[in-house]
Amino acid sequence: MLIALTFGFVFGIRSRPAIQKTGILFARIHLLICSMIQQFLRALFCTASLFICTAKAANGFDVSRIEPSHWWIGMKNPRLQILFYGKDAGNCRISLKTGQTGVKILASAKTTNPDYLFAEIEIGKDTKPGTCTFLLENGKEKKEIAYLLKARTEMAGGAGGYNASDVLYLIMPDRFANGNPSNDSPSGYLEKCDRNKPTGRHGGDLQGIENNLDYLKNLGISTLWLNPILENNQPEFSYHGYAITDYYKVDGRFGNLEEYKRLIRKCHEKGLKMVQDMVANHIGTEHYWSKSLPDTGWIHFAGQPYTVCNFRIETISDPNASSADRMRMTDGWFDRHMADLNQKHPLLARYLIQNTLWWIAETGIDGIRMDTWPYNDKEFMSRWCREVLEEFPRFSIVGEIWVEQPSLNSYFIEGSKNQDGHQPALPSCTDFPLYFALTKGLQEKGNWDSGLIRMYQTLSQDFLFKDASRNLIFASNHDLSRFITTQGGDFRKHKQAMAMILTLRGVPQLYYGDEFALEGDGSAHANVRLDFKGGWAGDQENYFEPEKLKGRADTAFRFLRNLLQWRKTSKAAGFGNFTHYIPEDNIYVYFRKKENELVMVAVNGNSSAKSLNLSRFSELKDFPLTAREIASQKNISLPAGSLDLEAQGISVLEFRR
Ligand SMILES: [Ca+2]
Ligand SMILES: [Ca+2]
Repeated sequence: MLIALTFGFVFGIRSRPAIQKTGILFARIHLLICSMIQQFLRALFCTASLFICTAKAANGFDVSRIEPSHWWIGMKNPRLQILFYGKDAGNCRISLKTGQTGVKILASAKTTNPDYLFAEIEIGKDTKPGTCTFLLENGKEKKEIAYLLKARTEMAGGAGGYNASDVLYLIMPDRFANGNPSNDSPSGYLEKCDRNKPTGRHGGDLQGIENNLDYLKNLGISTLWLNPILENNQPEFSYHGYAITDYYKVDGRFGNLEEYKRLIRKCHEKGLKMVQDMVANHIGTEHYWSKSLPDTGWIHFAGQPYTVCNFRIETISDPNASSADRMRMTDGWFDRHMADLNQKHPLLARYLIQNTLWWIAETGIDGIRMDTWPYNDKEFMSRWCREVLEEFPRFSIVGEIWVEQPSLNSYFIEGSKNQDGHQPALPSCTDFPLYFALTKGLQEKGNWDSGLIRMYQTLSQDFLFKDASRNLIFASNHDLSRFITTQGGDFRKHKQAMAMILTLRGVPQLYYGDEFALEGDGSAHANVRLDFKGGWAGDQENYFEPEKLKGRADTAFRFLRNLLQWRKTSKAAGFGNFTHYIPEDNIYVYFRKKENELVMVAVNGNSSAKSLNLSRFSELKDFPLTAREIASQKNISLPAGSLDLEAQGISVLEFRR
């Protein structure tokens, strides 16, 4: 039609001089001819259109992805949204083949992209486990698609959550151990293994972690947290895992789904738990959604110039923030290769929630560490938490919130009464304020407002949290400098930090290498993401054999293992009531008390030895003045009413009655 009209218009313009020269009759004849040509072109175009339609139909349609791939009967939410993706899949009608009981298709949704079809189904209580069959048809072609519905009893075990008696150990899977060199550079992946490149892939994998579970058990940690193991098929920087390109696939360089499930099963057999790192805020730009956007508004700033996030978390809770700043925080891209998802899109929101439920049900993970929490849509994240915890009430969730003030953390935490009406549902957060207090507190000389008073002041704000003992506490992670490096390489301060992390309120989290007091300046990430020595065949040293360690690495390992193994025997260290005293002379003292157990920790922030007068501490009155000194594993008596502290030393004492 458009072509025909355009041709007619062009013809008309050209014929005007002819009208003037030859008179009206000729003009009429000309117009008649024009009209005939227009009709001919119109007919030709319609025929062509019909031909194109016929050709399209003859080509049929494809369904190359179905997400989620399968589901479970007996979920508390009986509804399920299924995404069908493939050429012209969105032009199909979907129905159920007759004879299926309990399953209903409630609705189907098409989007602006004809390659997507979303179906909303209901799985009734009377549905039997097995396969149901969907029928997709577009008038010319039909396809039957089998869809598996498993019994809830077929879910992997686990999903039991962790608590303050646990200790998390963060592993960067690409950098821990290469258990299977044959998966280092599989076909179909844009980035190949190159161990000489600090920001490249090094070949570490799930098999490498599985091979070393006994090492971890012997160290004394209880829970693994792995940086994301989902596919990151990006051309570079794919090793860290935070640019996911397939929400339903383990990265082939780490292994496959079966290997991941086996790793989790083996963890559970050994009494270890597994925390999965997830990212709802953004996807890698090589994700298939980037190439074929499921709908308008699926990704923020899609097709527009790169708009980077302002990284100002405070704009979310700031009552005075401009909406422009807040929008830039939630909608801007985290990085050029990380496209920001619009979780206000209802189909995307359901997709992300179901994806989480799928991983829990399929693998039996015990918890999730959710990346870049405040960068997500906060209302969506509250819904995400509620729906996940409704299906798996014992499951643990910790959100990464990188802020210096406890108030900015608590805004996002369940139970907080926010003046703007936002009702958060996140159970726990990464305790960055405590991390900053620890780092600065040990860097500085003690004074009215510097040194270990920072610890006291930060922990005094625990009133902001419904349960601060759920906070994840740490001295380092994959994004930070190694703790000892923040302290100018002072090994005494490293030991102070490790002992505090394992005895303060909260869930302790260690980072691989903490056990050797590794150094590394985090201003370049690669410095703190080094390969674990011994994880690769041919490595000169093997730190997986701690009995062969030498020097500081050996001392650090034995110091930490000793604390970790003791912590397993102590109820007070994890669950004890926490009481602390205002630091005097830059000595910070706190207690954990649970029933017949009392743990006393005294931290000397001075570069000289000190004698601590114990008369202030009423907690000691109910306990015998003989204590177990955890570091030396010796019993000590305190009849003189004082405790000797080494320069920059820490004493962890356990009293039992
Ligand atoms: Ca490998
Ligand atoms: Ca965002």
